[in-house]
Amino acid sequence: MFEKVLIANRGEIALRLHRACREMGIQTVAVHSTADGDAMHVRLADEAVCIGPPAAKDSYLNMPAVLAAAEITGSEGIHPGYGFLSENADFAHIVEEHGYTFIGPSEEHIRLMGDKVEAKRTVSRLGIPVVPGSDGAITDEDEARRQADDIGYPVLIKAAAGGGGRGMKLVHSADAFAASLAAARSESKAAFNDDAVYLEKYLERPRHIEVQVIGDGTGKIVHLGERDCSLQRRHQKVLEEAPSPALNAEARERIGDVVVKALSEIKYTSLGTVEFLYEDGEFYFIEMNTRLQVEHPITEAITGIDLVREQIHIAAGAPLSFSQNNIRFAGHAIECRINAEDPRSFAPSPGQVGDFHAPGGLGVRVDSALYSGYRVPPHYDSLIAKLVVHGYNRNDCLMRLTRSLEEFVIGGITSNTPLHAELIRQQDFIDGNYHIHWLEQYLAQQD
Ligand code: MV4
Repeated sequence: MFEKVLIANRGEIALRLHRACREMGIQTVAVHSTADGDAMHVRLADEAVCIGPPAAKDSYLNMPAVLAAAEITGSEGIHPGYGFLSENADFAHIVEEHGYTFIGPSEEHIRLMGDKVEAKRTVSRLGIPVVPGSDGAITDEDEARRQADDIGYPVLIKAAAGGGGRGMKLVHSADAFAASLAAARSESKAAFNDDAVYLEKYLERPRHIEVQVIGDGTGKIVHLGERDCSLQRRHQKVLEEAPSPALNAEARERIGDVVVKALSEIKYTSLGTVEFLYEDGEFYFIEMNTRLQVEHPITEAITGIDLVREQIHIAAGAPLSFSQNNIRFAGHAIECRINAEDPRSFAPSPGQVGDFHAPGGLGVRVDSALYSGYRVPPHYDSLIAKLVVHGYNRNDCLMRLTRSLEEFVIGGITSNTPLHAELIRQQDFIDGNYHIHWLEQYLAQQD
């Protein structure tokens, strides 16, 4: 096992990683920008190294600075958390080349899944259902128009280097195809320096359902059920739940088995999430995330498995310590992403925290690096806390979530807790009757 791990992240996830290391007897090294000197993860870590100025590109994304911090502290492993360098295959390569262990998937798997065309081709070959669309990237415009006609409008043009919703163009008819293709190509070139695009049938009102997996690199893979992440605005998830209210046991087992079989063939290592759109009882692969995700605690709640601990064990060379038939799914969990932002305009609201009181009690977990007096810096993501509530069933979970939101006090700054309290009162939400556009439609109606 590692003696010392460097945590290449900040905020609540840096704290989450520190906690797992601590419980495993691993020393921690925090790295931080000059804006984060008084951050909770810096205070708690055994050692801390300042790696640069506030802008992420000069600190948390600065690979030489992170490696230098690993060098001077004698760290053995580097955990990238989510965001920042977590899905950068070149970073994973450089970390390993310098003799450290990247706590995550192999460089090759990160690279493969980062190329959306190659990822789709690969998983399709391995038996995972994909959205009907062009056979790989588009080469010729006339050929592409014929493919769009075959797929049937509306079609969605996606960037091969994109993901997370960046570089997509919706086309409603053949008339608009040429202009949309040109626009998609030039936007993709500008954003990713790559103009490769591909086509898919546009699904109108799907849910976003993702399957959590963990593998140890020997071909042993276990799935940990799904999360429903359909409640989102502008590709930012707002609230996630596990299990999905849209799936029955048969659908869950079917997609889990398909994913496990596919990833076993490529001997996937570490944590991963396979993302699907789900419409009319069918799953359609869209992307795979090769990282620990923000919403991993809801899976931890319903399985009782510490995902970060298992991920670190595997990175240290241990085989998976459990099998699929050891996994017992229990109850229902919901995560609310608490952001320092206006609950209506969504404008960020950094500043100094006044009173701070986090809810607690049975089935309530708050992952947050906030404390009273802490200044939320303006330079980073606005996520300041994750409220994760677990109950025997979805209704108990909602009751517990309602009371937990009532207890939460975050003074001094504006947060979106009132929006969460409002959303979970809506009949569609109570009924589990929502899709990826539901929240944006709801907010538009309120104006
Ligand atoms: C789609 C789609 C509809 N049809 N693909 C957006 C992010 C990227 N990961 C894939 N995305 C979508 N792909 C087809 N063929 C709708 C979306 C989409 C979406 C997907 C998941 C979660 C939120 C979303 C919000 C808008 C659009």
